[in-house]
Amino acid sequence: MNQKLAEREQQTERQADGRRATRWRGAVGGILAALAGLAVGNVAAGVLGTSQTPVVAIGSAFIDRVPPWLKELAISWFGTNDKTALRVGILVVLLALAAVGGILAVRRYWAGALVVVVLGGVAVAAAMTRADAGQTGFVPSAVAGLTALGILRLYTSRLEPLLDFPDDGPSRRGFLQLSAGVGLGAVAIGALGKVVGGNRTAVADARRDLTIPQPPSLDPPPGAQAEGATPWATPNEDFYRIDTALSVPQIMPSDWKLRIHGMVGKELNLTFDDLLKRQVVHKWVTLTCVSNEVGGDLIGNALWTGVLLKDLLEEAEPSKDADAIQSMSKDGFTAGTPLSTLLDDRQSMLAFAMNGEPLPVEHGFPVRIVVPGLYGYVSATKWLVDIEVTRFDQFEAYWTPRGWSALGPIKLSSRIDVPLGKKVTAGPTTVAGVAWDQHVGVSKVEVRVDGGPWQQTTLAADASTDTWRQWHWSWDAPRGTHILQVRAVDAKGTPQIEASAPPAPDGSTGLHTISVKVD
Ligand SMILES: Nc1nc2c(c(=O)[nH]1)N[C@H]1C(S)=C(S)[C@@H](COP(=O)(O)O)O[C@H]1N2
Ligand SMILES: [Mo]
Repeated sequence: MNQKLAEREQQTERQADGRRATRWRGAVGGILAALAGLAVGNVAAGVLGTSQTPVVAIGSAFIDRVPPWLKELAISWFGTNDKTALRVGILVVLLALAAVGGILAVRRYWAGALVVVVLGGVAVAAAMTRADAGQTGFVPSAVAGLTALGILRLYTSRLEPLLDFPDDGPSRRGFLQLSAGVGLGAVAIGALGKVVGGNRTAVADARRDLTIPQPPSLDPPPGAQAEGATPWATPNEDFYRIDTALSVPQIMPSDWKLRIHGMVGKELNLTFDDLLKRQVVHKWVTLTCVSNEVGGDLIGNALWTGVLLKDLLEEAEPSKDADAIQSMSKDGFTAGTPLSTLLDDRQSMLAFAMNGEPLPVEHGFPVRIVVPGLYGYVSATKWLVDIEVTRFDQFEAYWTPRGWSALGPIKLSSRIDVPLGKKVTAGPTTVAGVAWDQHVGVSKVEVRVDGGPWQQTTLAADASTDTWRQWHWSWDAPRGTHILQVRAVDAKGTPQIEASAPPAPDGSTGLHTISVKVD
């Protein structure tokens, strides 16, 4: 009697173990089904020539919907790696949900299938709401969902018997064979997807082969580089990158077209060759992001080459009633820029080169806008394809309904770069950095130590009002830990705002303050 009971107990225990093991197998099946679906989706995207792989579709929709504070947080946590972090995050969440779907599908296929349908549906809906997704942008996500559904069905038929007969050899082997097949298949298809996505290499090749008008010199303007300070020109590969493009738009220069239309007397249609045939200008401009925190590095200085927007717009004959342009990129990002900043003498341009090279693809290849004096979000549209001459009361650009000011003139600010993070020994020490107030100019920079009196620094030459101005100061550093602060005065005599404010809605203010340990 007792023995029988023990045997029964053992059997139920074995069955419970078997169920648990089977659920684990279900989770593996769900993950592999999702990976295979994503791989097939990527191939579909490559074949169709759309950027909308399932992960990109979800990620882009996510970026368009995040509140400003979350964007700030992402930038402060991950810096310019925020996009990689987002991709990884989406993948982890997708696979975790797929594992849940796989577990559910072991017992009830429809329950697991429902999870897949919802995930696929979210990706399809995301792709359909993206401006750059085009007619076929939803297809990769749909194909990915269907693939995952099919594979999940196969798993259910292999795993269901194992729930009641955990030791059933053929079913267990069936599971292993299926998993090996799906896993290898996903890897092979993933590799195929890389080959089919060859669009990227075509654009990279076209960029490399372009010949563009060269600036007379890439050297800093005479005297503009302060002794010991940050490099005057920010190398392209170090230039900060900020945009909403999870997958960087790929535009062949031969396919590029720009339409200037709206409230104009004469609509203009331009090709890349048309641009190159025009009068070209080279100009140093310091670009700044509104998300830059005090002391932050979302700022860079480059020698831009392009065509003056003033020339193009005057040719298009803007209406007297127009006060803005809405510029649009290939992927649907828009910026609203006051017409006055494009028609005055500041040399706002359609830029196609940066520091003597065609624009790097992440910086807007083949053509972007550069407007001295305005934050990037209201002016510096990359992958530019359309300019509408209009009025501010007729439209809202991308960031406006998301809590950022419609107008974005850059605020006067200053930064200490040296001796940040360096070993400092007591005695004469160079303190140096940059200050900027684009299109106004900087007339004075002062530093102070431990809240003491403000000390005048030496300014480097003023290359133009549209770039940062470098400064340096010689400090007789005493041993101990010290607080350094910097402040600037603009060319009109207005001092920098000392009260701290966050980037949203129209740019941060406050004094850059660093701590230096002197040995
Ligand atoms: N197409 C497109 N252009 C864009 C953006 C964008 O999200 N999409 N972001 C703008 C912002 S907020 C800034 S600060 C600048 C940054 O330009 P960079 O990445 O070349 O430094 O690009 C602007 N142009
Ligand atoms: Mo920005």
